[in-house]
Amino acid sequence: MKRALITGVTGQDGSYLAELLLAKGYEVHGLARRTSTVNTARIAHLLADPHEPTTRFFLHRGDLSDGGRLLALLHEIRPDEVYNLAAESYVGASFEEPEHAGEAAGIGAVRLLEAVRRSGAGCRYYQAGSSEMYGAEPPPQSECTPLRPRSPYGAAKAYAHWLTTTYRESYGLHAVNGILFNHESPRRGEVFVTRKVTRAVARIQAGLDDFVYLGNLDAVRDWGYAPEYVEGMWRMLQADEPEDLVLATGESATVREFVAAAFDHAGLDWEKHVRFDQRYVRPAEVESLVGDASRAEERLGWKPRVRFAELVRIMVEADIRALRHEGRHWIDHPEVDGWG
Ligand code: G4F
Repeated sequence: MKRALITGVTGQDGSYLAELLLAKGYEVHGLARRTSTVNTARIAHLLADPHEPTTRFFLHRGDLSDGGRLLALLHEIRPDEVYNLAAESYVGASFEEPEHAGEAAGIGAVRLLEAVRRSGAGCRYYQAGSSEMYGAEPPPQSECTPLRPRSPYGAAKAYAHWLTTTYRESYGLHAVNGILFNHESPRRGEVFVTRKVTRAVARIQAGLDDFVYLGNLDAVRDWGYAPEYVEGMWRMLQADEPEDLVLATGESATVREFVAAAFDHAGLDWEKHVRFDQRYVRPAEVESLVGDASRAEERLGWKPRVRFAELVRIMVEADIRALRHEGRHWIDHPEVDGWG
């Protein structure tokens, strides 16, 4: 039985990846921050009694701020694969807390890489890179596009990207950078624009709210469906040779188009419900991210199936359902839920 360690397991991607690996027969170990509030909503359905002999999902408390803890865990678990998904992934927050962004997404990755190297576990390592690293470079962006980050988060991710490359080339680690464009789902944190909008659509339709406040509607993004992207992560680690790859749909839309499509799906006119708030405009904006994932298709046979219109439908309907059936949102504390 293969064993995997996932950092950031409580986030959108971590929870989908844990499900995928469990379905593939892995024993899955997740690293989650110790918090005084419950932060396991996305993986609650996977949690099981660790004393049961059939249990294959184990949660470990800790984070990337403690290299000694990481080394001890690697010795204890002896994973075959390590997926580093932990970071404060909300780009807007990284302007307010740039040191924290650098610690979590940058230095944290180095601590984990160093623990992997020192443990001698010989495991494969996946680094969650981001299209945010391309920053000011015009689309379409691919593996050949230079990195020109425009946010503390993007800069920290670029640092982790190059350190992963450095560890691969210096120590022969089987380490890869997945450069993922925006990927969304009903489990997306509520601070990200897609989920903020689909949640607002559900609440406005139900008469609970009248408006949603947004920033720059002109930004262009390439939005895919998160469960398909975690499949791509797994495929990257199964390849014989470690290679950095882009995952994206290649389809572009503005934030305004996402907003219009989401409100339209619920029979609402977005212009009556969307208001501008300067607080959501970033000091520097990444204007346009549209990926070229043809290399991932060629190397891994990875190809996204869920496209923009379908993604909007999935997310709006999930939020409407959540509100109707539970009378509340299943993630109650968006402010402590910034992990992507
Ligand atoms: O949903 P967003 O916050 O995602 P962003 O900044 O593109 O970052 C996401 O994708 C990256 C991959 O490219 C990841 F690395 C990262 O961790 C994260 O998952 O914002 C999308 C766009 C931005 O241009 C933002 O300025 O929407 C614009 N926007 C306009 N109004 C807003 C808002 N974004 C947010 N979060 N909230 C608003 O009210």
